[in-house]
Amino acid sequence: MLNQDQIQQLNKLEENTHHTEFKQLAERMTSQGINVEGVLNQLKNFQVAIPSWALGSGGTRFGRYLFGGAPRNLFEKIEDVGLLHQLTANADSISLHIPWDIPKDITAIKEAASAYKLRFDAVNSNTFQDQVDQQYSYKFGSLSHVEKEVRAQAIAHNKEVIQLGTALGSKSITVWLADGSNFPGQNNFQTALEHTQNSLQQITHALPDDWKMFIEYKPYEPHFYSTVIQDWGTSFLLANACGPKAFTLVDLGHHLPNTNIEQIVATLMMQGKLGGFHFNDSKYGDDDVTVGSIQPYKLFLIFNELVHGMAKNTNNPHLSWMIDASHNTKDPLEDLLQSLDAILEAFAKALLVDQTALKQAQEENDVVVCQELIQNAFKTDVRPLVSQMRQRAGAAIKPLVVYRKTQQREIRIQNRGLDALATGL
Ligand code: PSV
Ligand code: MN
Repeated sequence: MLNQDQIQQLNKLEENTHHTEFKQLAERMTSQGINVEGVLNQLKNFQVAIPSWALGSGGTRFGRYLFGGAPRNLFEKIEDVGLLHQLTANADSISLHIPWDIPKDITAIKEAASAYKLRFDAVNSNTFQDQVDQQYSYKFGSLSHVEKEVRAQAIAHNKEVIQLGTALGSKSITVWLADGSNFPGQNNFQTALEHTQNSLQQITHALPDDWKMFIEYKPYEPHFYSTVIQDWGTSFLLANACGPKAFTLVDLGHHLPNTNIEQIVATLMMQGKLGGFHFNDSKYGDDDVTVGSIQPYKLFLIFNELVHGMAKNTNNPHLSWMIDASHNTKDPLEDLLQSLDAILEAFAKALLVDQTALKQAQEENDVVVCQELIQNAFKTDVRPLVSQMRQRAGAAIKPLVVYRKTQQREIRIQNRGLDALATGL
């Protein structure tokens, strides 16, 4: 664990500049009638889960380059997420993908996590790859498969994941299905959807009372002609068929170009069926690059709907936030720190939108004022707010700077080796 004194010493070097910048911003916010303490509180409470499968280098189907010092087991993954949380105060949980990670010694794993003040967020099932000891193949589908035995095997896997998650203290399962087809005529769409609905209903029955199931959608990949759960509408339909414990999960990279994701968010929140988010960014497809690195304005507009929706639709559950990214050319931990910054900044900017004035301008059809209100918030440099929250929480004013100055990657390379490999993407 990083020594807390090291963070404080490095914070000292940033303190003066930070203080001046924060004071200026806080005064401006106060003069605009914004409750600065309220915003800081909301930022502090915004906790993002880190996927256990994205702590090493991701690579693409064309190759993978190693960074060195990747976590070799779940304990080292917990160490890495612990570091992210220590530096940012915004990463209080870890999301497991099973069987990429199979928690064996549950007591020891729980102890390790709580030493870093971490909890376990949603567990993820995997029926998109065949495992060595598996009886039936998922080559032609899992929960939607034409054969009952294959569907039963996939359902049983999901139930096992729920059991493991329960032992760890998780409260939700995310189901992402790769099921689909590569050629017209290969699948009967209605049959595939009916099978999927039926399988998901069976999984829902295995959920403990306080659990939720998130149904993730994706338009294409790994299949290129059709995907059974291709869009939010299909996920929403299935979530409704599965009842009150089932929700739709939005992964930002799972949309066709130019889709209005913020509108999807608003619709799902109005229906009380938005369950969670996988954050990442993209230019073309499911690129899984650093959050906010390509389209930060889009991210902000999504947060604007989330802020409005969370205040208005109290029927919505507590939303589950996770980063689902892959790191090909950056140190994974640095990449995750950048993603956490981008998420917090987009949220902070959305909290600055004057919702009352916006509502009035909308009612008066004053399009220009509507745009001004939205963009004034977006153009505000909110980094001092995020830093202020972190400093108060005992975290780093500048997480990335502390990460580099304390040589975290070098330490990991020394301890784990240059060729260490992490399970996952
Ligand atoms: C699929 O592309 C996805 O977004 C799902 O969430 C998977 O579980 C995850 O990526 C990891 O491959
Ligand atoms: Mn995802």
